Amino acid sequence: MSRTSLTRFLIEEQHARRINADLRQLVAVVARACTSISIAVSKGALGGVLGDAGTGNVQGEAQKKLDVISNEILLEANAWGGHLAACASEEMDHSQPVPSEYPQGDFLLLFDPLDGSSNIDVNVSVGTIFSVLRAPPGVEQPGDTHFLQPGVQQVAAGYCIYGPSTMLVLTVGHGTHAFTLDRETGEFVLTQRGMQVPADTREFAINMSNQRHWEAPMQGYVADLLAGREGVRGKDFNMRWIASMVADVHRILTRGGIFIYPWDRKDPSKPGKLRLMYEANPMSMLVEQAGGAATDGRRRILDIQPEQLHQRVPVFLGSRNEVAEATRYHREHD
Ligand code: AHM
Ligand code: MG
Repeated sequence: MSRTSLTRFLIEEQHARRINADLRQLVAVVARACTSISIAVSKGALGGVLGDAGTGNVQGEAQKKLDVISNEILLEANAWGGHLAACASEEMDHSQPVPSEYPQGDFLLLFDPLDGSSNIDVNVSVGTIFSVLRAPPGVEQPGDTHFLQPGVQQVAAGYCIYGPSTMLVLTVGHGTHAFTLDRETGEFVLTQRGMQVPADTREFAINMSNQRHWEAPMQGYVADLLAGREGVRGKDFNMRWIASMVADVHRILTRGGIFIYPWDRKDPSKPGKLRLMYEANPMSMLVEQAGGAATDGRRRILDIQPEQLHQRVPVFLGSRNEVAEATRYHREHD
């Protein structure tokens, strides 16, 4: 059976005029960087890469050594190719323009270099999430403000999951496709074209330990899920929470479900835990391109106009009928 490599897939997308040569190169470079991160992650204790880096990021979170290593791998890989104008990352206070000695490209790349990194030391799946926007025309050195575009303007989005196998899940706006890393050849191979999230589900993913901090419509929605077939929903629900968004979203893209990280009262200054621009937006594009839906409980996530690079947002994403149901509880409450 002939295999479709990521390289071939991207060239075919270019021939079909769905991406241009620069975007093809950008995605290929990100995939290569993810292969390097995958190697570093899989070495575990043998690579001396586990544990804290002893530094903090702009969100006040302790950085793991692998957070820092993954960030550097992505920055270095993307610096010199000529396809990029600037990068922004969960691990950097501000965006970083491509160094002036290198050719400047048309795209802006945002990433969470190693999402779910609290799971690294316990050998549970983690991942890299990325989002690609166009640099506004005529801007020589794009800064943070040029990244503040709603998610509908993403030209590509994806994640790489470092699990039992390493997989890249990608959209360039024409479906969501999964590639598996062949560790012997170092090549990503297309293993699922056109992923589809089932419209209905009996599985939800949420950190229940925050329940007492949720607002009223969340309390009502989850109480009805837990009531099971005896309640108004009339069916039993199962629960899963990996605490690695990439792994939870990968499960939902594979077999359906709803992933929720709602607003809570723990820290009222933060509207949710997850970041809009490099977590919620790329995941929402991937899920929508697979027939699912994503809201912040009230609005479609991809329509939100960002105001800050590291802005946070509540997230409800996955099976579209279940996301509509959770959103209905919030809208009817307002
Ligand atoms: P991170 O980017 O610092 O790793 O945080 C994001 C992660 C998500 O992957 C995951 O869904 C969530 O945090 C888990 O949060 P919690 O530990 O509150 O359950
Ligand atoms: Mg993250």
